[in-house]
Amino acid sequence: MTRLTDNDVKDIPQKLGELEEFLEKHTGRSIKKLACEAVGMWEYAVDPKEYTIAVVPVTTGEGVINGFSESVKETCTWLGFDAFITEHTDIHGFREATEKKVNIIFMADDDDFVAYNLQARKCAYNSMSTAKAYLAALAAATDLLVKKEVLVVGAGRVGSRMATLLLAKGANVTITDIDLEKCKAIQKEYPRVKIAEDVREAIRNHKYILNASPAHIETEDIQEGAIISSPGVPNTFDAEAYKKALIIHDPLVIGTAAMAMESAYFSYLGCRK
Ligand code: 2YJ
Repeated sequence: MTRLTDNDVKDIPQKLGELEEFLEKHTGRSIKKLACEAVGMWEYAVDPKEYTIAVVPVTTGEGVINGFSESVKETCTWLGFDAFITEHTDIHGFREATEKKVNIIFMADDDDFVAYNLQARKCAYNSMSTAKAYLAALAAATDLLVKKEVLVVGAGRVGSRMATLLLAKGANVTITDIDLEKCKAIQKEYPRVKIAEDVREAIRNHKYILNASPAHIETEDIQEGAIISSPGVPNTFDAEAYKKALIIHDPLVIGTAAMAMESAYFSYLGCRK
């Protein structure tokens, strides 16, 4: 999983309104509605005001990303949760959150990003929530995905989840990755998934694309009127690409929103593992 940078997250809190407007315009859904739809819950099933969320900065690995915790906190606040960043980091921060009797704890290191619901004793995982949310965005922007030819670029954690979720939506799924072995592993488990060996040709041949890869997509390969739902970072689409296609991208908010809503929903469902 690609690690975010300070630059990726620097303007997120200021741009939440812009993202909300963009999603409303192109998917007909707010960030919250899209997040709920992604994780299969009704928007009003939980009242975010009833949940306190702690975001614990994590210093292990490559350390804290400036603005990361703030962006997660602001995303949760935007959804209506009572959210704060713990004063302490790491285990000490976790302890602080439990002592303050929060409902949900967000923590991310270089490989993983989870929202742990203390009451339900269950985690929402960023890779799964991101896959679901970008798929929901694509489905909303394209009306329905049934029988549509959809390309998944990138056969990593998010891409493979997207492929299986797309099958469940009735789409015809093709997956492509510079590492063909990863595609083959997915196809072995889900034989309905087709493999495209040439990444660029596959992009040229598809109008509907879920991009879960850090690799650059050449603007000349993008079809006029294409719809590209793209959680992949870094986001290297240029202005021309944005003119040709509807590109749905943000580095953190959409996935985080789906994690927060799903995590609260665990309490509503009364999950206790
Ligand atoms: O607490 C911090 O500031 C850091 N430990 C955050 C680390 C952020 N982690 C990543 O960027 C991972 N690759 C997972 C992010 C998933 C976003 N889609």
